[in-house]
Amino acid sequence: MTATPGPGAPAPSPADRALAWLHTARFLTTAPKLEFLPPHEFPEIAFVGRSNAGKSTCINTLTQQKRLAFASKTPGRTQSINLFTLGKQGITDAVLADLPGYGYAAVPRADKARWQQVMANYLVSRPNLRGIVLLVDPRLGITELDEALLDVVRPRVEAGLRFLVLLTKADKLNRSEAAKALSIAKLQTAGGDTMLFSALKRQGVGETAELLWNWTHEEPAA
Ligand SMILES: Nc1nc2c(ncn2[C@@H]2O[C@H](COP(=O)(O)OP(=O)(O)OP(=O)(O)O)[C@@H](O)[C@H]2O)c(=O)[nH]1
Ligand SMILES: [Mg+2]
Repeated sequence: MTATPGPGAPAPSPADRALAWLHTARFLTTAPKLEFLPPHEFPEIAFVGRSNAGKSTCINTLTQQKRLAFASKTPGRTQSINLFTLGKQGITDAVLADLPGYGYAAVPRADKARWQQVMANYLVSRPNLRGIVLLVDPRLGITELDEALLDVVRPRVEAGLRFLVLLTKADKLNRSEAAKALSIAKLQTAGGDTMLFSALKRQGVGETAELLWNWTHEEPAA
């Protein structure tokens, strides 16, 4: 940690404040099933998306911790729901949830169906769920499985749940491909918050951090 800035020091930008907050992330628990997830009183933000979309890497980038969430070249790496607490001075004020990806072809059909169900149950019934970050590889675009997820969460989004689509691995696209991917995704998500994100180039990191801070620190909508 850096020293407390003196009276003459400029105030940190909102993005810096949010990143410092995210850096406090600590592993809380891992749960293979929904019923093992501990209840808590803090706003929770879930990272969801296809297997290999970059969820765990995104969490590691946002928290500026290399191995907090388990990222890997092997799709299907995250197989349980992993929770991380956030909060300055050890006082928890939010929780991040890294969810297993869906759509990995090599997973047996029965396991796939089971996870789809766990995901859907989590998204529909998790108390304190404040926001969802949907990670999409723009080279695949928003797939049928992502659409199914959008359908599941739509009623909660209409009721005030926050929602952000991150188009990951943006470093793999050139400028015009990126612009095109962004406008298509915006159309498909009906104008919801959609951003390009690259862990490699640190694109969209500060903006995403700020959004997550705002989601968890603003007054809940009446
Ligand atoms: N070039 C590039 N590669 C990335 C980026 N983000 C993630 N990756 C790579 O994509 C692969 C999958 O990343 P993960 O973060 O493990 O993906 P995940 O969505 O957590 O995957 P599951 O846990 O299997 O659902 C890894 O090889 C990462 O290094 C990025 O911004 N740019
Ligand atoms: Mg993962």
